[in-house]
Amino acid sequence: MGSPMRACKLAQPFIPHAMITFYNPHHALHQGQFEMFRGALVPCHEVPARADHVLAELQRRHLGPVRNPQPFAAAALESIHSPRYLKFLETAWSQWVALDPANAAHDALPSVWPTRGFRTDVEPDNFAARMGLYSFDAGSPLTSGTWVAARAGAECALSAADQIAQGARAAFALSRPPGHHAGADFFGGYCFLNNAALAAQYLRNSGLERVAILDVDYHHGNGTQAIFYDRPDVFFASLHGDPRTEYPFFLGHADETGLGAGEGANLNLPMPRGTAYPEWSDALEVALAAIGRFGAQALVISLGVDTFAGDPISGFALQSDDYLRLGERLAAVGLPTVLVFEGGYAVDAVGVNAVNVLQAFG
Ligand code: Q9C
Ligand code: ZN
Repeated sequence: MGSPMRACKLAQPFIPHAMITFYNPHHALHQGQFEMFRGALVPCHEVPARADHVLAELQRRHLGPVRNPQPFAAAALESIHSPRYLKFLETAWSQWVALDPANAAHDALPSVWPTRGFRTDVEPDNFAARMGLYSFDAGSPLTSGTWVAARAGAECALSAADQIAQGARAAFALSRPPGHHAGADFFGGYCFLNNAALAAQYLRNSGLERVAILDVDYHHGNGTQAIFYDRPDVFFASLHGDPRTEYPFFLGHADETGLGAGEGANLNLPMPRGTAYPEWSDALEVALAAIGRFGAQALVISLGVDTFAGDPISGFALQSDDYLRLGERLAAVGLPTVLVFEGGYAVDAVGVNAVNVLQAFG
């Protein structure tokens, strides 16, 4: 084989141990039109261009190989999600169109939910009722391509975890729709399958005893927290906007520390709107110290960059250069790391911000 000298003359430089990216080739099949906001349908913030920009910036900086995900059997998804929820997601679009062929022209959004005192053990026959049973907001349209896109995205996260299981230092799952708001049996917050949770569980199944998930998206990762809340083997730490004022509102407070055997394995660090990197990075140190005490053998990062000052739906004040510092700090933890793309809605900056983390990680 050629020497490194020779390799350096190639257009794509030879980078030893370069981070592998698994890119979802089907992400654009999920293309919601509108989300409900203050009583009106407004254009979706979670758009295909987000992932396109991250891919373009990765390629512009030659940051390692980009591959398609491997296929995984249904059992991999069932390690986190309930079979009846997966069946619902897989068949939802055809059921939606079966209600009325005209439905094919627009997305499905829920409008009725089982709140306190209602039953969730009986799956209704009515489609609108099933939409509500399996969701928690009206901001996450389900489209013709949602299932195929979300499943391929989950396969990106599983493929990245598989790289770590085989000894890689780091791998990146570049996909949308995002995942951290999705629970074992519900969608919401633009999320359908919990990619970070699937990666963490894959690492557990491959023999690692203790895995930590660090969620740096602006929004609390309610789905991930709920999935692991009573478990001592997966530590969940989240830095996010205070749920008293910020989405998803009903979870993410500092007093949520885990349940039963999982007591002590959940850490929420809510912060006020306007928080900038100096204070944000203090919270990052608190989370990393806790992950160290937990004795994690691998790290999964829910990498949302909606903490950016220019994000249209979020309230923190991180600057693009701050993502370089974040990447350096995460690399200094020294653990095998799966990075999973989550939020970030300043579309023109999302590529630079996410790839700054990856480049500084090394
Ligand atoms: N009009 C993620 O970042 N809607 N999800 C907020 C904005 C929900 C964000 C209202 C935001 C969900 C993965
Ligand atoms: Zn977010």
